[in-house]
Amino acid sequence: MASRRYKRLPSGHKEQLGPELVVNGDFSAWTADNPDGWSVFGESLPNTEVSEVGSGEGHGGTGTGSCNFYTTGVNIYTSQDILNPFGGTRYKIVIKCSFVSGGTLSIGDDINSTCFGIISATGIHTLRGINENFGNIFQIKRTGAATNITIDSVSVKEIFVEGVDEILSISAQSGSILDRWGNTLTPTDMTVYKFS
Ligand SMILES: [Ca+2]
Ligand SMILES: [Ca+2]
Repeated sequence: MASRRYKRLPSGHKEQLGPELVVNGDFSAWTADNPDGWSVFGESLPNTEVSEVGSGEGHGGTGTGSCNFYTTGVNIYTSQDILNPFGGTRYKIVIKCSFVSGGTLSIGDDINSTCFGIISATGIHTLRGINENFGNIFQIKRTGAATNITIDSVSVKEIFVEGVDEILSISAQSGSILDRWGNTLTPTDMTVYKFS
């Protein structure tokens, strides 16, 4: 993102988000062992499946309300058609992962399956990225090897205004420097923001 230009925003400015885009993002609703609202591709039972388990459980778990991705290596993914179909939109993704026993999940669109990031550990993962696809598919996909990962919830929201996590200010610096084109920059020209 280093090449992008951002408007200066005041300190403490909060990221502004659109509404939740994911249907059944908490995986509370299931039909025939597939999560409602999601398309499931690549199931080949018993060694490759998306199935309902409990939080913290892996494949074969008997609980409810979480989504387990299990494969011996064959491609498998779930998707929802929720992204801007023309691409180029910035999204904030929050995924709670409660179980990992090998493998990774890629979070992206169907052209760049990792444009939002990769999940390979438990915890709450906050990802930000821009969809690249000329299409609207958001997908969660196993990325390669044998995988056994459980997700408790997924949130996808469009970012309308960028947030500022931290201001990397050099305004206390005295004097000036020249940029690469020879223009004189004063410290007030050079307040640098670190964006999340
Ligand atoms: Ca299933
Ligand atoms: Ca859940």
